[in-house]
Amino acid sequence: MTLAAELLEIAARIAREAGDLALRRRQEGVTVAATKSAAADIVTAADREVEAFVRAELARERPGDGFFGEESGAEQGESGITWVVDPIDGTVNYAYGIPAWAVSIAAVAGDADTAAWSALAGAVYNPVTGELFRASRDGGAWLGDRRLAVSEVGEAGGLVATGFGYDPETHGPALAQLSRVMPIARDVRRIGAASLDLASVAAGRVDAYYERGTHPWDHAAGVLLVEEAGGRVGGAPGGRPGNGMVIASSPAFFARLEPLLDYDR
Ligand code: LIP
Repeated sequence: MTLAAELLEIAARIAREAGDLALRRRQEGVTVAATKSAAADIVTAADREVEAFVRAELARERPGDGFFGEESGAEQGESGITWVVDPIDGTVNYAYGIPAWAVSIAAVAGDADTAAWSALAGAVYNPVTGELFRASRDGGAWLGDRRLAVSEVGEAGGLVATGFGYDPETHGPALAQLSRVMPIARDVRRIGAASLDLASVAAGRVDAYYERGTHPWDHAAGVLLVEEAGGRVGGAPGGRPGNGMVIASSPAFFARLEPLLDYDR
């Protein structure tokens, strides 16, 4: 078995167990533990508990690896592998009871730096639907036993998913950006969890996704899903996906979408 396949097995098992834990906590009732970057940017008690669970399981399985999680920060390892974890991506959906949230776990070669790392394995698990999206480098992207492939866009235009950051000051520019995209869009979706947006691109459920201001743990696993499904992923012009921008779609639609996204506002 390749290292990437081994890492994927670990990611998939832990994502399932972590997601089922989060789902049990959801059924017991959600408590908002704190706010982060803005009043709308919440963290629940479950986010913290689930991240602690994932971190402990990874430390048991792969003690020399590094860790980079949404709730508990970064810790460098010695093996050259770092785990990038969002315990509950789509926390606002989770808090409201909208069934679109996921555990996202990626294993990357390199330290906790999106500009330098290379993702080897990624698992995105939606415990409400029971869907586990998984990908390993050069091993394809999969949902159950179905190999995933991005969609090609027809003359009706692309079904485009996007998101809006928590900072209210970014909303005006984000809406202006969306208005520039509309001429090539058949419609727009705002699912509310970047990892599921990217998994949806990989599965051909939406034709494209773009968003400014996401964090590495939101997109690390999803970016690999799209790449392994034959898609193209990018960030600011010519760059890698990162906090500034994530764009994902088929290569042909990427070439139409990217010039419409203005990176400086
Ligand atoms: C959220 C995303 C959402 C995005 C938010 C945020 P969280 O992650 O997945 O789609 O628009 O900015 O990053 O905070 O729920 O883990």
